[in-house]
Amino acid sequence: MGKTKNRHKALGLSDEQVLEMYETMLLARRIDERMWLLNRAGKIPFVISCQGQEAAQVGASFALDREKDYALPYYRDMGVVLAFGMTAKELMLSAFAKAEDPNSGGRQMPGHFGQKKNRIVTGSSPVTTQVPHAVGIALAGKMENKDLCTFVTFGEGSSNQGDFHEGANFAGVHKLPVIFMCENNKYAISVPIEKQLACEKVSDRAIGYGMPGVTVDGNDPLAVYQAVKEAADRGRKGEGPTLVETVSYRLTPHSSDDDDRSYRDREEVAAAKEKDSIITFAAYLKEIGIFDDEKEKEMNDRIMKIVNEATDYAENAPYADAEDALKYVYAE
Ligand SMILES: Cc1ncc(C[n+]2csc(CCOP(=O)(O)OP(=O)(O)O)c2C)c(N)n1
Ligand SMILES: [Mg+2]
Repeated sequence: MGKTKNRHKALGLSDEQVLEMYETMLLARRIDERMWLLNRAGKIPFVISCQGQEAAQVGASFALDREKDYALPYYRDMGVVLAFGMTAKELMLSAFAKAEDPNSGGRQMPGHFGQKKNRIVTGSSPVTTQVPHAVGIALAGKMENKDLCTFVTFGEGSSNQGDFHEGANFAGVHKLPVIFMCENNKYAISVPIEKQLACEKVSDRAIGYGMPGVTVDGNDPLAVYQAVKEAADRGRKGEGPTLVETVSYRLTPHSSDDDDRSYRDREEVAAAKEKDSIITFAAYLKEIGIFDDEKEKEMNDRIMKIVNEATDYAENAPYADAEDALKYVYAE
């Protein structure tokens, strides 16, 4: 028990930091839930959820140097981009495709995160294209003697793409400071994990590229924090890349355009919900005595105010001018 109690302290995290971690996870969840309501009300066109992956996303981000490191997230990474400094308002502007959306000025689908000031590198719709980009940025950092790591995420289905293998091999050969994090949520749209990989774990692939590979509980932000911290330390010491696999479960359908009842049964989803980090990490914080029902309500009220304000702001914000479609293609 004593050991359990001090889990975050043993990792060098303060009470304030783990509460902030939880608050970031909860903010991601509440924004995501609001987006589904807005979608079903016909107000926003599309949602692709972070639900079930917040612990992995936030736990990992807190282990990075968020002043120096580069994040190359994939579409579910709301927890990553919030931790790197994107705001709820900015995410809502993207969901409503408004001109002020910092990700793309409303041009890209939601989930195509990109924000220069926070070193969030924009991604493309073909999955896994962000992996070679992360490797390239790490190579540039190494050539310029910069103290930086690049952090790139992708789904387990996407770990079958050539881009993953080419990027991992190059980073392994050149010992680049890249943290490859596979967010294994057990499905690639309707395809279950057993039909995606012939090996047991995604992390088994690391050995082929000369890097360590670890699999951790993606519902446990502290386990993910520890794995990513070790990976970042290795990267900074010039020891090369690491592959971290976080195992959790996609709690929603693939996107707002998918109906998962056609390929997975409700019992399976219900069982996964019992391991939901939003519940289990709150229980940990309560167990160690730094959180209680009253503080939880305060936190939730504070977050709902942010979500409501972000929604109202984005809904009322103007769309881009039609001529803006001509911008950013050629240098001006
Ligand atoms: C190269 C490419 N092939 C197919 C698609 C269509 N697609 C979008 S998401 C997705 C599933 C990806 O699954 P996974 O990598 O496990 O990520 P998850 O959505 O489960 O987080 C597919 C096939 C795509 N965007 N790009
Ligand atoms: Mg998946």
